[in-house]
Amino acid sequence: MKNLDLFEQFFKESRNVVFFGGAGVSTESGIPDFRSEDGLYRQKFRFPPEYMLSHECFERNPEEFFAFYREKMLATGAKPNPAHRKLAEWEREGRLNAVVTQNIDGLHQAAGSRNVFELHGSVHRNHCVRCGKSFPLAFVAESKGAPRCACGGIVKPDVVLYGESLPEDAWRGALREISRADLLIVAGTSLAVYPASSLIECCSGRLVVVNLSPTPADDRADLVLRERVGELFSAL
Ligand code: CNA
Repeated sequence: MKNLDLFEQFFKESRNVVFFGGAGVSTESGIPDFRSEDGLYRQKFRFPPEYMLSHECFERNPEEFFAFYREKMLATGAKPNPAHRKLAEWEREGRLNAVVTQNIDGLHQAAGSRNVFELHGSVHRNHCVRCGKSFPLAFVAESKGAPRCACGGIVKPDVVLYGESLPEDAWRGALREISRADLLIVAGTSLAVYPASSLIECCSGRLVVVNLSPTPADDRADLVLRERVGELFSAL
């Protein structure tokens, strides 16, 4: 694999390594991303995915929102792949400070990572919009139509929808970790979703990009690897 040695050299020379990832980290676990050839945005729906996953759709058409959400966003059987597992191993060994993710699938935690900043929330956390009671993923996955709490309120996934702001604690933590990183590994993300993508501008250390298609960060990266992230990480 070309340039793998350079990646390993950067890794060995760094003291504060942070991983910043997106949907491409989970495609090898069988979860489609948004912008690849076979991604969600290339499929045909009655409304575009940006609307189906918006706060407006959740408020106005909750039944349709949940039909789309269950079919396209919930991957209940997905398992961590070698990238998730390697990152968890590095954290255990003290070689990785944090994972910052735009993913909502919880696969980093399932692999054993602990210092994870979920910029877009998680399908595993859900709460009643009326009384605040928490519900597991299974409750939302198995309900019909819009899931309802006993109090009558709708149960909303703690996932950042289009039109909503990012969770402040995840944002602050991610910013802190990225600002002091001397190596930032950006992988499996088109960097098309703002403001998450702007976080990488706060890194003054080395930047390695691992992505199948070009990203806006390629020009300023110290190394760009056009590899499948799971395959690459299993070769490290
Ligand atoms: P995106 O815009 O779909 O970009 C994914 C990028 O990953 C593309 O540039 C692909 O070329 C690249 N890619 C795909 N597979 C691989 C691979 N195996 N190895 C290396 N590169 C690969 O997704 P982003 O994460 O950039 O966009 C942010 C959205 C997508 C966030 O809001 C997420 O919540 C949302 N999303 C999350 C999931 C998930 O949680 N698994 C799934 C689908 C979408």
